[in-house]
Amino acid sequence: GPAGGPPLPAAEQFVRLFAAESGQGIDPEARLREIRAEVAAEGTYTHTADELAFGARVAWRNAARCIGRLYWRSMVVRDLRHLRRPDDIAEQCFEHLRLAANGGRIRPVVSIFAPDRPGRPAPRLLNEQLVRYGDDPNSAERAALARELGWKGGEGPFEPLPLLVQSSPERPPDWYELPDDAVHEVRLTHPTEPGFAALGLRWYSVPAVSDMTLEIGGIQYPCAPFNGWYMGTEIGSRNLADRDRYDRLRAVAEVFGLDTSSERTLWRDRALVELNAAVLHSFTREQVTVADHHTESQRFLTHIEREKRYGRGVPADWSWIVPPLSGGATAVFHRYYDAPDPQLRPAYLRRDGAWG
Ligand code: HEM
Ligand code: NRG
Repeated sequence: GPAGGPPLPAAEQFVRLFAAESGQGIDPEARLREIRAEVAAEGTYTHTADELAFGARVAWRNAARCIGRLYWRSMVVRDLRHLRRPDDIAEQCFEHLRLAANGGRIRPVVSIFAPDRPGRPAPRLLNEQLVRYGDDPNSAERAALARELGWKGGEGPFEPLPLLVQSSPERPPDWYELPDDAVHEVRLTHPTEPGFAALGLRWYSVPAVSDMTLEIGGIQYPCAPFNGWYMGTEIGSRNLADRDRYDRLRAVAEVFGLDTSSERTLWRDRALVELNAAVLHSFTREQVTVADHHTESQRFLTHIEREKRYGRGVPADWSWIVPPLSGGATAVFHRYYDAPDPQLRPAYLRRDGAWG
């Protein structure tokens, strides 16, 4: 394709996929003539609203690391391609969080802002997720950047970082404190151990990944935050447990009076189970959607069967699909999967930094 424009083969492949799957009797050749003309004149082309929604959903379907793909058809797609001012992006990211939280009945949502154009990269969110905490070791760099920009928070535990929106690599990012009504959180208590609450642990209810680029038909949407709901193990086995994250296993073990004198008492394993039980119990008590890893594993196998009936394979990355608790006791452990294809599109792509 022309310098910086969309490679036409990628557009062709996407338009043919959409025509084949949409069931709307679309003539791909007619649409491709339009696209070629638009690319020749403008250096890029514009997806129809239907193409955009289909592409964003199929990109989820293609996410080899995601166990939650059974509901890929039902994701809400917000077409915000007309927005590129940081103020508007921030406002709509907050609205995304409210729509997704939906009073606790979490809905999968993606918000798609302006795409890159030849010679004109689109704004980026510098945050890893729309909600992340300033004292999470994972977010140390972003917290430092926010403070450099003038953010005063981040002294206490579990304070949400501001949203960082950068409209071009040459300009400093703009930052926006998250409004209280956009961040819903769950305080963690345990179903049988009253002392657990004193640990002061909590987590936010909507995981909204904001540092991946959505690529559809050769067009890059670098600002396209998406969310589903949590699987409890993401919080209980990783965010609060990993040594390079909140590292709370020893504190949990103390609450339960576990014998930590030897690895062979399996105190870490017991603490993990109790922490995970607390996550599922607390979200359920507050009527916030959360999945347990056994149920989500079963759903994923259902997804594979359903896709097979449509003649499609399901690329999957075993080491990401198998949950980080009781792996062998879940249904997804005991088999292999179709190998992920890094060329598969549409896709949510990891990138190397905001502008890489
Ligand atoms: C990864 C669950 C919705 C795209 C993951 C992971 C889990 C998960 C457990 C692994 C995360 C990790 O180990 O850090 C779920 C559940 C959902 C859901 C329970 C509920 C509906 C979605 C949606 C999208 C999506 C709506 C996109 C539209 C992805 C992608 C990854 C991923 C791209 C890989 C992220 C990375 O490389 O860091 N998901 N997911 N998921 N999911 Fe989902
Ligand atoms: N492990 C990360 C979130 C990664 C994506 N997980 C989801 N995605 N559930 C964490 O914050 O723990 N989603 O779109 O629902």
